[in-house]
Amino acid sequence: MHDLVIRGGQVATSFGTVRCDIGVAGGRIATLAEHIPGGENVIDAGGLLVVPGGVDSHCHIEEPREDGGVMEESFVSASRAAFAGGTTSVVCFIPQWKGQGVWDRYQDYRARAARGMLDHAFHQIISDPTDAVMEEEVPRLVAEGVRSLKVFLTYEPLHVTDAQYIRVLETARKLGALVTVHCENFDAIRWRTQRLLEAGLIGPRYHAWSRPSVVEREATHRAIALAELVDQPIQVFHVSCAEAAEEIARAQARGLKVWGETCPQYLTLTAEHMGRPDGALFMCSPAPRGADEHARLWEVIRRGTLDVISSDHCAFSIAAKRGDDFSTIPNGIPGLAARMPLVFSEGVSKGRISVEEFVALTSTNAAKLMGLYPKKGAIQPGSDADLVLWDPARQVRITNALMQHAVDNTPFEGMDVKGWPVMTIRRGQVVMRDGQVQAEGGTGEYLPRAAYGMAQPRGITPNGFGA
Ligand code: DUC
Ligand code: ZN
Ligand code: ZN
Repeated sequence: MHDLVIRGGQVATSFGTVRCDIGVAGGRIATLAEHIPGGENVIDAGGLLVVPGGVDSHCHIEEPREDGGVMEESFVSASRAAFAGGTTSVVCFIPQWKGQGVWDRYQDYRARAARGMLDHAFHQIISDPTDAVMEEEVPRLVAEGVRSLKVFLTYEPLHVTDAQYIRVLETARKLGALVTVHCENFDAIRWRTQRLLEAGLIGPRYHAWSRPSVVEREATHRAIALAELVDQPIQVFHVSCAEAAEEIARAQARGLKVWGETCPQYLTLTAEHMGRPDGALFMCSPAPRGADEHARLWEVIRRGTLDVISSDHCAFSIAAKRGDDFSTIPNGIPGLAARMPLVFSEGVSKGRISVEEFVALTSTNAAKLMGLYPKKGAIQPGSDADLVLWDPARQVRITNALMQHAVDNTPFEGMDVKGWPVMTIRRGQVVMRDGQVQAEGGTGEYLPRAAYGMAQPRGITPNGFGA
């Protein structure tokens, strides 16, 4: 009856941990029981945790660029990195460039993603919300299962004005899609960057100076206020500091549908790293803050204000990061493979969170917020058999080679972690065993998303107008 039985593990979900066997049939979990006899294939998970495959809901993979190039990380290399680190599903980004539409980009991106091994869903970036895009193309995309729109409140050439952001919120509300937001103030960063460059402060360390926490807090406040005005659920991406998280906490306390995500880089890296000779390799946006921010972020994670930890994987090689001027060095770091080990080690091994919270933060909550649950992010009958056998005692020093991504660097090089994925199973198939990735290109499945409750508006607007 079962193609695969995983025997004797401590099975951890977001709501509890129990020693039981898992029976898999046709790529899905069929049975959970104290003892499951037989099975065509049997894997001994004695002494190990069994957790749901990671869901990384913020990954930049093989995005075509406006200049005709494409990101260095392909869906095939990203799949290897993801499996090496215990992640089995990703949500990644279809780009839109100003003056262009989105439908053709979607078709191109579907074809790219289909070449990889990871199960994948998409966010649609909106940088130019014209009538044609918002009234004709975006509804077609939502019908195809693209249930989240992403806006950048900063970043040339992608950033949108407040008026454009409101337009995106309004369309998403009508269509039942989530909006995800990069919250930093474009004009404030541009002004400070100009002044820093005029003062001759140009190296990577000044990236952090160009965008201090206040520009993130301001944009977070504004993103939430405008979402409240329109009555549209949003997720604030990559929260780097407690002062921005406090804006989210205040909104949540008032009952707004606002969620917050952070990333391992904001829990492990600091602005000091950008002062090193290889400082460009630590440049991402928002910028990593002071070391004291880590404890504050763990506190808002523990309180539930931030409930998803994704990677914001955005890989550049050392050559691509070369340059003296922080304003021209590309932002982004690779983190797909390191994400779950870092969260486990910094969180569970150091006693900051429970195993159940680890599962929620790295898999279940993202699956719920993205409309993928319980197909993904769960260990229960009917769910896809995406499972990770996790050795909580394994001590590993992170190296670039272990990350298995396409680029020649990781900002986490040399960090020691306790807790490591020893086997990754995607839809019942072993795709990583002891670091060896074994999966055929073209086996990743597209995950279309249907309408779901978390993305629905509350039906409450100021004065009741338009509710
Ligand atoms: N920040 C982003 O917002 N996107 C990609 C890379 C980065 O650092
Ligand atoms: Zn961003
Ligand atoms: Zn990003």
